[in-house]
Parts: sequence; structure tokens; C-alpha cells
Amino acid sequence: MVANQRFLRISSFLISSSTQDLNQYLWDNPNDFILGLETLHALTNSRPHQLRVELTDFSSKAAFARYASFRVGSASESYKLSIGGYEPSSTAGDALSDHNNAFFSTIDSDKDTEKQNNCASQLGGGGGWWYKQCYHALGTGAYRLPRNRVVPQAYGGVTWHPFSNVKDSLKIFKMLIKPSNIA
Ligand SMILES: [Ca+2]
Repeated sequence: MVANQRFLRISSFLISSSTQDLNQYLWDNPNDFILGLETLHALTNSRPHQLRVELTDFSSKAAFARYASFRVGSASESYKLSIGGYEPSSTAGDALSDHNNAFFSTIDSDKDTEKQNNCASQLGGGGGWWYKQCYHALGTGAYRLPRNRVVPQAYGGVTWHPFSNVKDSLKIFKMLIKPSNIA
């Protein structure tokens, strides 16, 4: 099963909310598939994993980025992201290596390296993410259809810089993982 773009819209909710809230959300939205940080940690901590990110914009232009290693830390490590081994033949460019060693921040838990702002609430469109100062890639940003774009365009949309404009929103942002020893 592949997490679709709806996953992106709800992931900040998932990550910053209690289990009870999440259960209520799933009750109200039975078709959503959610892979939470605890699961990502358990999977990527059990054995080495690789990551493939697939992107599509609203003009149907697509690109991908592959990384040889992807790991999410435990809750006590603030779900720290360990990302490395960008594959040079990737077509999207490397937006995620900048996020290496970032902690997971949410609107109610500022763990980014931006001193003046809480990236999640002020520049990230409300989504939880591995912000630093603040982001080059944002998979959990606000999901904006072209007709709903903010004018002037604002930060916080789903993005992968420079494949997409950092003030624009991608149509699809998928993060796919599998064990490193599987081709
Ligand atoms: Ca901050």
C-alpha cells in the first residue's frame, strides 16, 4: 500500500496529536492510510532502509530522488532524521540531505534550529516535519490546489526545492521505503 497525498494532509495531525485523537480521525476518515513516526522508527531501526521520494507537480511533471540510507530515531531522540547516500542519477535534485540530523518539529513542539520562529507554525503551513532553518523539502506542507493558491504565494506548501518553487505546492509527494538489501 502506498501512502497517497491525503497522508500528507493529515500527517501533522497524526504526529502532534494523541492516540485518542488519531483514533477519532481514523474513525471519521476510514480510507486514509497512515504510517506514523513510531512505525517508521520501528521499521528503519530494525534493519537498514533506503528511501525513494516521488514527486509530481500540477502540470504532471514528475521526478524522483533516491537515498541509500533513511532512518528515523526514537521518540526520546525526537524522531531524528538520518538521511544519506543521495543517488546522483535522481531527477529531482537533493533537497533532503539538508535535513540530515534534524529533529521532528510540530506546531506545539519546536525542535528546529531557527531561533526566531517555530518553523512548523510560521513557515511550514502547520505540518510537522524535520525542520532546520526551515526547509528545502516539505512533505507535510499545506496541500494547495492551483485554483486555491495564495496570492501572493506564501511559504508552507508541499515542496521539494529546487524541483518545485518553494512557494508553490506539489500535487504528489510520496516517500517510499524498503530494506537496503532489496534492489
Ligand atoms: Ca524554532
